[in-house]
Amino acid sequence: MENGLFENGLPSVGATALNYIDGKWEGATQERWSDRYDPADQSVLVARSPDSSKQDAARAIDAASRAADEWRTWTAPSRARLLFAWLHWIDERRDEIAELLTREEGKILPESVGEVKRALDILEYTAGIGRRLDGKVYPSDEATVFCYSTPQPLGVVGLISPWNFPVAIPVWKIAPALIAGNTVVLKPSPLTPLTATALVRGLEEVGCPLGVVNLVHGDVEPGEELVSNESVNGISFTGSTKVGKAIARAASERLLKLQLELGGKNPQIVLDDADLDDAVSGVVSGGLGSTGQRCTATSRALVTEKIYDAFLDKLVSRASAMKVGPGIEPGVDMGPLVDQRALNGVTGWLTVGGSEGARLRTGGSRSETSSLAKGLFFQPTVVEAQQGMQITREEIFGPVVAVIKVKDFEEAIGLANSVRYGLTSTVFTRDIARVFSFAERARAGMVHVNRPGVGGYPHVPFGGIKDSGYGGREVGDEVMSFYTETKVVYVNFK
Ligand code: UN1
Repeated sequence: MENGLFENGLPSVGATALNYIDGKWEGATQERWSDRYDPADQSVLVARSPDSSKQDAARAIDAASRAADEWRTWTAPSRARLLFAWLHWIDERRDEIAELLTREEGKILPESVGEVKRALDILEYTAGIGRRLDGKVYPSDEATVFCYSTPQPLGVVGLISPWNFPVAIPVWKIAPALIAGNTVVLKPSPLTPLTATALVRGLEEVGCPLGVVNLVHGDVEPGEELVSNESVNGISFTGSTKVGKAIARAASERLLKLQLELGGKNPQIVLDDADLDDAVSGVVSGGLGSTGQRCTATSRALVTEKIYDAFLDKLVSRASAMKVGPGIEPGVDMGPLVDQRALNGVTGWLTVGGSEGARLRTGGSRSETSSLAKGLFFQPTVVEAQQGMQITREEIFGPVVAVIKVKDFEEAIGLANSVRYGLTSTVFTRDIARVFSFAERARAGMVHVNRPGVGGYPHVPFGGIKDSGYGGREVGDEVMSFYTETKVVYVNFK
């Protein structure tokens, strides 16, 4: 029962997404559905998806468990061939997938194109691990004993992915899970069901064996089932710190292996000697790109007093000149917020900021010109604040940058590190000593120097410390430590 979902190859805007369990496309058993409206025009239904129950998730987990024994017998290079086929499948449809992403999530088309490219690069790197998934030989303590280690799959992994990178993040979780020999239940955000459906359709079309990858749409219920069901051996989750901590509490009951990629309140320090235009561009792309809706968003600029006014003037003029509009239209710099809840959240934080004494320099409210009134558009916003105010400590997840005046490098680094998050930290300076001092002292998983504090290479680990991450890095050469377990073997050949 595919209901014409793939009539044109990929799901089209307005389609009803389905679950994919044990190789069959189907609705939720209780026939509950969730509706997703276009963030750029709330009168348009872009997707409907199953609002699955715990039972639906449990059936998907059973299917993944049944498929696990056979799948782990595939050699790693043969699993890699499946991933390369998936890569080609996505590559052939990259423009259509990017367009679907923009219509469903809202980000501007060039950002969607970039995201699909990033997914392909990560897939290329990860598929290549199929020929490098090696263990280790250890020196022996006994003349006739051979001792080695070999990476083993966990079994069934539950992958819970967010709406803000609905192509790249499912790919960067599914690919290493499969290359390691795990079977998968993917639960994407209910805000982006169609992109997830397209990706899983690709795996089906390139011959992924039944039950190896299952897709369950929905919200809290299927997520809870993934965490509590004894047949799931690992969870990789990207989302808020609050939900991540709830998952960690529940998972600790049964010592479930976890990888959590959570929030951020990422600083960019700008020192006296920085190239000011580059530093402003860093905040514009890091803080306002993707409408500020990324865990890595640069939401604080810590700027030394000597250049503070010049920096602020440039930032305000760049931000206020940005063209806000539907992501699908050419020439637009920033798309809408993802949903009404996000819009309420951003508005609420700005009210809090105002009551704390933060000074609004540009933006600050919804864009409601007649052509934008139907969408969830918000103006690019810059506020002057003091470190310590709530808006400089809590994640806003919208296009809001707080600019904070600092005396010098020492004060900047102290304030940069003063929040509970530790995802990315950035500095703009030409002073080589400060570059390395910053790289050493920044309490963050990812440090950027003289470049925006977002993004990352496909072969480099991605993730944070403190409240930003838990349980090992995603992407790059460290990702396999989550998706595999080390087994050591002692062979006596006397
Ligand atoms: C990026 O910095 O380009 O959820 C990606 C997030 C991150 C991905 C950010 N996991 O925003």
